[in-house]
Amino acid sequence: MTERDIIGIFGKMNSGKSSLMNLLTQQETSIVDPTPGTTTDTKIALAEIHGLGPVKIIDTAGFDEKDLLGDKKREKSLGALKECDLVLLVIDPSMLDFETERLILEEARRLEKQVIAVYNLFHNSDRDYIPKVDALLTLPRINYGIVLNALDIQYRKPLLDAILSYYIPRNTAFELLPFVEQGEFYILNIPMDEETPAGRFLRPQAMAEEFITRKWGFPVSYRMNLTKARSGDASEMKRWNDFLNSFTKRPRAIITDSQAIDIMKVWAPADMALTTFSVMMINYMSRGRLTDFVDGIKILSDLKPGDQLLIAEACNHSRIKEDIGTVQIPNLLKKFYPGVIVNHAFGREFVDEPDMKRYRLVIHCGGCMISNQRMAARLRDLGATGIPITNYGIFLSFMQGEKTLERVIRPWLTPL
Ligand SMILES: Nc1nc2c(ncn2[C@@H]2O[C@H](COP(=O)(O)OP(=O)(O)O)[C@@H](O)[C@H]2O)c(=O)[nH]1
Ligand code: SF4
Ligand SMILES: [Mg+2]
Repeated sequence: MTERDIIGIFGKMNSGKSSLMNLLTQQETSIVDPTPGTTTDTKIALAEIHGLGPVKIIDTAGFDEKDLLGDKKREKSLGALKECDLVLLVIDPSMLDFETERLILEEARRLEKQVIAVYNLFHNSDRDYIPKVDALLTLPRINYGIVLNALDIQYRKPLLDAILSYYIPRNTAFELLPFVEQGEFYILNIPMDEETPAGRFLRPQAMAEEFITRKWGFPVSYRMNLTKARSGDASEMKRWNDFLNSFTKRPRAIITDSQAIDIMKVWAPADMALTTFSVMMINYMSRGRLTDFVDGIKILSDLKPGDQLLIAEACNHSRIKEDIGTVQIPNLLKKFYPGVIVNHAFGREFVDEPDMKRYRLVIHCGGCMISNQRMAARLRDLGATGIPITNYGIFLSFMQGEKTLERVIRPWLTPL
């Protein structure tokens, strides 16, 4: 069976949902009528969107229908909201209140859906009402908007383009380490201490090992003794150099635990690419939006005492004494940005509007324990609120100087 992306069309009755369905499918799949409540049930169309593939489009009844069947219809519409991957929220900006839209947006956000707002203009002058709508729906839940007239076929292409450029399809295949090549060696630098749990690698380490192996490359792990390396113990450097010299073919890249970046920036030979597991993870989890996280770090140069930062960690792992999120990063912040206030969010908890607005920056972990959808939802919320985000690996690399940051990002931007 074909896996279809599901697009749901939601909004008030008579906002133009069925017209939008017809615009998308270019045929009369939905009954369009000015009598409110014509779409008595959800209507489904199967279509093929060029560049996206097979989709299922669901046209729903208005969330605001108040007739006897209203509740039933609303239940159906809610079911469609749960089921769909992309929400097209049709808004007639000339309306006076937007409670229905707010309800849909809140539910869509709770369900971590991608949302495109479709401002459907019944009259050209309705465009003037859009700023008012945006002001009334201040929540960071509309991630992208398009203005059109659902009855005008010329808007079909802009609508499809909007979907293609904004929407991240459910089955996007995404390369964990796009630079890995068959027959090449890759070093995984994994410092372990007494507190590192035995019996398994951490998820990012295991993922990297698996990916390189699957691609017919050769992952080779090295256990760095960080304490010795940091203390300048010559035996540790010798062990590292002996390890490097044991290859008859030079490894292409080193993927290091971010905690060892202070050592690796010096020890990694210039002919080998260098990056971190954390940078790899955030690129993967955000589906390639690494540069957003690099941009986020720029805010550091502008921090003032009293500014609030959020350190967000997507799981509740047991804390070791040198824990990155609760010890190392806060200590660095204290040292280099005195007076800055650090808050934490762990596991499933994350900030909501209006709380989010008080943060100047969010520093996020690699996010390996949450789904791509949840990570994407967090990024969308922050993006819509204009709060910059960066991540552990980028932060720790930046603390070693801009050159180091540039180096760990390079493998993702230019081919090795
Ligand atoms: N002028 C104009 N009329 C529209 C537009 N979109 C929908 N309509 C009309 O508004 C009425 C309700 O549209 P419909 O698509 O059934 O709304 P639904 O209840 O949200 O499905 C119909 O008579 C449509 O022809 C638009 O963009 N411009
Ligand atoms: S979810 Fe975040 S904190 Fe937890 S193991 Fe993954 S990267 Fe580390
Ligand atoms: Mg309808």
